[in-house]
Amino acid sequence: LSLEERLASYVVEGTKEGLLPDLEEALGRYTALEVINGPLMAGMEEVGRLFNNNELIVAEVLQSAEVMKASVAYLEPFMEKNESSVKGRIMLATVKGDVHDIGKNLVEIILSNNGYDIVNLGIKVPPERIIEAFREQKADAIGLSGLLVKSAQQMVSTAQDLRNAGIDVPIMVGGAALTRKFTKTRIRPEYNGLVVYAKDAMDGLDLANKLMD
Ligand code: B1M
Repeated sequence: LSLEERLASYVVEGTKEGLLPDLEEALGRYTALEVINGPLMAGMEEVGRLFNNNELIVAEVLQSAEVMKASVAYLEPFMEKNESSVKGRIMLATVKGDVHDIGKNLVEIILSNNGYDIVNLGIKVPPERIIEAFREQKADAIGLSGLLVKSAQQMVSTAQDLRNAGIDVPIMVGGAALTRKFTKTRIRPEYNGLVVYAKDAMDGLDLANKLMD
């Protein structure tokens, strides 16, 4: 197998044997983010496909997630950093009912490497917790992540709850089940402030930079 195929296969197989030397080798050819967005994400796509076809069980997907997390942790120190002054504070949460956090945590790494102070509220975060945290710590924007189809709907009700709590800072949403159209037609009308859709973590950084300008 080529290096790229091996990297994808660690994720698919859920094994870490040989992973670190291959990640090290990959850093000689690619940036850390390219390794994540390329072969590792390709592996995750394949995991999603196999899971969808009932060829993998949840326990196996969990092992794949472990490999992805270990890879991101290894690559994190090699990611580009932009040591500017703090541009703003962003609160991040995976919405109520959803445990997927690899994407959200990648968004955290990229934003914090680029001058943002991040308050990461974790997974399955109900709107009340976001509101409480916002009141205690303030933030310039709130980022919501969700991968399940029902999470898209959860974002609509979270936006309503935030609005009802008088919050109007920009909201950034992202995750596999969402689209720009859903964001615009379903979430935005329920909120008193800007709602923007980020297709990936780098897009999230670009949007955050625009929002904070
Ligand atoms: Co789950 N899962 N999962 N899963 N899982 C999906 C999402 C699914 C599409 C797989 C499938 O069937 N093909 C499917 C959803 C179906 C649906 O609703 N339409 C699914 C399902 C069904 C489930 C369970 C219900 C399975 C079960 O228990 N029967 C269950 C749900 C539990 C729950 O949430 N209540 C479940 C559980 C799990 C694990 C725990 C095993 C594990 C998660 C581990 C973890 O996150 N700690 C897991 C995994 C790993 C996946 C897949 C395979 C991979 C997700 C991932 O980490 N991708 C996924 C299939 C897939 O996506 N191909 C799947 C890598 C990550 C870097 O990408 O998170 O998309 P992603 O983030 C991207 C962008 O979306 C964006 O930036 C990132 C890239 O730069 N982004 C943002 C994300 N959030 C953002 C926020 C932003 C900006 C950008 O601003 C705030």
